This record gives sequence, structure tokens and C-alpha cells, in this order.
Amino acid sequence: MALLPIIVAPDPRLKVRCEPVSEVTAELRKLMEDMLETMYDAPGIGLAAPQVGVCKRIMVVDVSKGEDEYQPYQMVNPEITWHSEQLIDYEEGCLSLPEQYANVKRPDQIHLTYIDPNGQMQNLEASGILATCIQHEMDHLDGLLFVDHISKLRRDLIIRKLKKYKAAQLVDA
Ligand code: K1U
Ligand code: ZN
Repeated sequence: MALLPIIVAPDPRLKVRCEPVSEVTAELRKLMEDMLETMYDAPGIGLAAPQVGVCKRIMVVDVSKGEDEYQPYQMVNPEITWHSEQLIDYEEGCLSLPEQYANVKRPDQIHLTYIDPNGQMQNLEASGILATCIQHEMDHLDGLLFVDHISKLRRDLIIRKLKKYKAAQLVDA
């Protein structure tokens, strides 16, 4: 397994709608294993393929935070088929927006389908933080970030901070 570099915003690669996967190959299974390792290492509770420079509809999620058993999901071509009217407000972070947080309202419950690493179609009913995290990762597959759900004023402030963060990283390197 390998740790993958995570792209930090602003970056055009995070603004692209990703293409569906036509076949789950050994190469994509390896990518999903590497994404899980990268997510646990960060640490995070989700990671989408465009965040590691791969524009395909793939994501990994584990909201167990290592407290009980690990509960990793590896999802290819996820599709939300139903969402609740009821919303929950959650303070979101993003591995592509280091040290930035904002409250985002999203549906509290979702139903989705996805293809697992064995190529099998799966159904999942998710609520709470699992539903929030899946919707955040789905946004990445559509070229959206959590800052696209907040006011322009706050978004511009966060993007300015990230530009400074990236400039400082370049100086340190
Ligand atoms: O997509 C990502 O960038 C990962 C992101 C997922 C996410 C977090 C919060 C709400 C919605 C989606 C993260 O994992 S940020 C890090 C984080 O939330 C976390 C890290 C360690 C322990 C617990 C949470
Ligand atoms: Zn994110």
C-alpha cells in the first residue's frame, strides 16, 4: 500500500465533474486501498479520488474513527437514490482545505447505490455523520467543496487563507 499526496485547494483538479468507472479493475482496487491508507493516515473520515488527482467516481469512507471496529466503505459510481427532507447541521472539515471548518446543512438520511471492489452492486441506508460524509465526498466527485455551500464572503476568506498556506508550504519545501 502507499500514501498518496492530497491536493490542496484552490486547484482546478478539485473543480471537475468526474467520469463514472466502466469496470472495477485490479488497478482501481489498489487505488481504493491506497486511498483508505491515506485517509487513515491524514487522519480523515472520507476521501474522494479527485483529492488524490484521479478524476473517477470513487470514494472511501470510514466514520468509525477507529473507536470500535473499523468500518471502511469503498465505493465506485455511488448514486443517491433518496434523501430525507430533514436536514442536519454539521461542522465540516476537508483534507483539501486544511485547518478550515464551516457548518453545512445537508439531508440527515440518504439511500444510495454503489459498486463494491468485487464489482457487486450494493444498497446502503445512511444517517447522521455517515450520511454527511458520503454527501461531502459525492460533492468532490461533482467538483464541489464544502465552501460552495457557504456565503461568498466566508468562502473568499477561506480561499485567501489557503493561498497563503500553499505559498508558505512552497517556501518551506
Ligand atoms: O473529504 C475529505 O476531505 C475528508 C473529510 C470528510 C468530512 C469531514 C467532516 C464532515 C464531512 C466530511 C475529513 O475527514 S476532514 C477530517 C475529519 O473530519 C476528522 C479527522 C479525524 C477524526 C475525526 C474527523
Ligand atoms: Zn473534502
